[in-house]
Amino acid sequence: MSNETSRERVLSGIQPTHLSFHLGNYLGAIKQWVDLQSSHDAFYCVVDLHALTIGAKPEELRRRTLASVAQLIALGLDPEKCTLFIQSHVPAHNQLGWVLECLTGFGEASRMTQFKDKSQKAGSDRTVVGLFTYPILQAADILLYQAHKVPVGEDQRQHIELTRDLGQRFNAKFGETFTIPEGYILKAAAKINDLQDPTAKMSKSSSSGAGVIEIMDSPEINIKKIKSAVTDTGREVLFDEQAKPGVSNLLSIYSALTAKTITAAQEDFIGKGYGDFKMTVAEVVVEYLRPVREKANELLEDEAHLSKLLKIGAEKADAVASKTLRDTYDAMGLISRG
Ligand code: ATP
Ligand code: LTN
Repeated sequence: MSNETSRERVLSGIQPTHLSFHLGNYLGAIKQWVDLQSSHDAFYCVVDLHALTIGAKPEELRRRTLASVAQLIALGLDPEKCTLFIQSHVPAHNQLGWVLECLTGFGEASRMTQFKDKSQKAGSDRTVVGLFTYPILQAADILLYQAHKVPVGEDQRQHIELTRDLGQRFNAKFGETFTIPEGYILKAAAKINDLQDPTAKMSKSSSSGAGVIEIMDSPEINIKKIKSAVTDTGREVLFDEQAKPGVSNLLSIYSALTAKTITAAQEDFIGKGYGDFKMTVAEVVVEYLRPVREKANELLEDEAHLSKLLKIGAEKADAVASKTLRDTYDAMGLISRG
């Protein structure tokens, strides 16, 4: 194993909001996590505290959290190569969150577009304060680990900017304490769209689910969804996001899962019709996901083993986070318990 100190650190988190991740989550975010664990000192957490903002039932949250961990491992995260943990296992997240709340302007937090969108949809009486402070807890997640890079999708850019602002503000006011992180937002990281509405991103919260490929769904369900994907007028399988968003989306999925360029992917379908094309994409998707689903289910059958892995992850994370928290408290004048 290479020397920890010589490697740049990355940190990212994902919410356990469902029993299954979808292909957009994998190709847009988790696949980058897997790639980075070999070259970086990587910390990844399932952010169960963030997920409290959606108000799931306790048993649901429990199952979703374990299912998320199992899928992350099945998709390629290796607890020996990265630090994989559950956010609530490391109390410093909430503790630094409070410190950062005391440095964040009310107006500044009010400008977060994700909060504005979500709270507008729900109405102010049904919006919890936790949704308002959500990006500040996220900043704590990142700053605690002195992360250099944060691999996320485009939608998280503003939260990373806030994290940088808060880190810089703290350092300027109380002395150098935090590494200022950069977003790691890959253009090439496919933005996967909904199979039924290929101009909108694949997302469970904003669609019926018919156009969402879930990692944990059976091959039969996923084949059916891909076969009924919306294609475009014409007959040729060409990548043209404006004129052919449906075909282009399927080509993106195919190229990402086969590691072929878009051009090479297109060449595979010269002279073939949409029917053949969709069948081939469906086969590639289900064969890619089959071992993932099996591995995740196997892991879920042995909760004791999962707990053991999570305990090791939490201990490694806690060692780093507690040190940063102590330094933060010291810098601000909070007296050490001794
Ligand atoms: P939901 O399905 O509940 O709307 P979501 O699909 O937007 O949620 P998040 O939990 O918000 O998922 O996102 C987890 C990660 O997956 C983020 O880094 C996000 O950028 C990425 N992501 C989500 N959907 C897509 C997509 N369709 N294409 C690429 N990346 C995505
Ligand atoms: N808000 C993020 C999830 C998230 C996160 C983080 C991502 C919580 N804490 C820290 C990166 C780093 C999302 O919804 N995708």
